[in-house]
Amino acid sequence: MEFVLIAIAILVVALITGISLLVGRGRRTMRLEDDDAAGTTLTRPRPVPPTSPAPAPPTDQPDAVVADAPPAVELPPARPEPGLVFDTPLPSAGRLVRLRSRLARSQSSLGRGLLTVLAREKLTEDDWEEVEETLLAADVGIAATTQIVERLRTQSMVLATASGADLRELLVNELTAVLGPDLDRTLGTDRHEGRPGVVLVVGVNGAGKTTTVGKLARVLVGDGKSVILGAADTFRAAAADQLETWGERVGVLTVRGREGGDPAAVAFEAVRTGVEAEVDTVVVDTAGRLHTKSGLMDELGKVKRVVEKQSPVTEVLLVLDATTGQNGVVQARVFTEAVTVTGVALTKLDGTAKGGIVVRVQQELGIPVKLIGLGEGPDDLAPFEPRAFAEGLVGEV
Ligand SMILES: Nc1nc2c(ncn2[C@@H]2O[C@H](COP(=O)(O)OP(=O)(O)O)[C@@H](O)[C@H]2O)c(=O)[nH]1
Ligand SMILES: [Mg+2]
Repeated sequence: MEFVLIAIAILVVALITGISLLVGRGRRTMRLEDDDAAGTTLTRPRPVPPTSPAPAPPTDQPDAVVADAPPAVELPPARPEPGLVFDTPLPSAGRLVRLRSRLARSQSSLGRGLLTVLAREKLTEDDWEEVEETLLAADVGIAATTQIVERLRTQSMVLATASGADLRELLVNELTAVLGPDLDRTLGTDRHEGRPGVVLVVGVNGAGKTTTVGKLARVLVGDGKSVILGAADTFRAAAADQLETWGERVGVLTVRGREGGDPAAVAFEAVRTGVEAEVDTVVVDTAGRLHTKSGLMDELGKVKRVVEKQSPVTEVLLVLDATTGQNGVVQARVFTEAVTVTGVALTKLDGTAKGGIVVRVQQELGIPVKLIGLGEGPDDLAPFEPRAFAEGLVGEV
């Protein structure tokens, strides 16, 4: 009799566990019990209204997952559930070549400007001065401008007889040379010693951090990686919402905190979740208030320290708005003093005629530009490639 009672009790417990698991799976947001104090929540991707007919349900048994021990973290399904249609972004390779026409503004003032002068039959001192001014106006910086002009002058005999296509080639070569073609621009996004790659994204407000984190998630998903996002800009709830929306579109989980909560706690939780779920990369968005330099330093330093209790930060990406020119470079210095920046993402290059800023940023900060933003569209972020970029600046003949 006692055995029967025990068997019934076990059955009831199993049933309750099963039901609660099923209910949990349907939820879009899960509050982690042990982190109530920090108010950190995990957001599962929400179904996006299908644009095409919903895919057929997976043929293997989806129920098998439920029968397993409850996962500590809910990951988006590897394959869209019915009604859950994710975007499938293109891989990163070749993106810049596709997007280089977005440099149209730089193209018309820098590329065309230079080609017009260089095509003149005999180049006078005034012409060379014009070349110099054109390069400086495009924010190429004095050192690189001097190098380009000197090298072009030594080739002036060649220039005199060069065809339009040859001139273009020559100019592309010289621009590529000052863009640092040999710099290592590999983004530290890969797993390292059994832990996820961790990308910390920093920069002033409005530079394009959150947008870049969202676009980067798409680049990574396009390249076949698993990703988790951390919304550590807790100063504005809108920032977390914005990030969540980016994540949802590509089936990527976002860890977010309560508005005004501790950014380091959210970053910690995001990385902890990433370690547990064994994802490839965790990308953490941060706040960019510059009210006091020491406040910023303390905060970024703390975020990094706390994250590194879980997994080393493999990339600190500084987001810079290309349209801010010298001002942007000065602001960037504050960040490089606060954390060791390993790469720059230069945004809004589609909105400026000063494409040469890439050269200046690299030379003045001594940090390679690794990503560039070329528009507000979800896939308008590309890995930086010096030659393709130089070709974009010069344009087609
Ligand atoms: N045209 C253009 N706009 C961009 C680009 N990157 C970001 N933005 C815009 O810049 C604005 C600020 O971006 P946001 O990511 O919120 O900046 P944050 O404050 O640094 O997080 C938004 O309107 C973005 O759409 C880009 O590459 N090109
Ligand atoms: Mg933001």
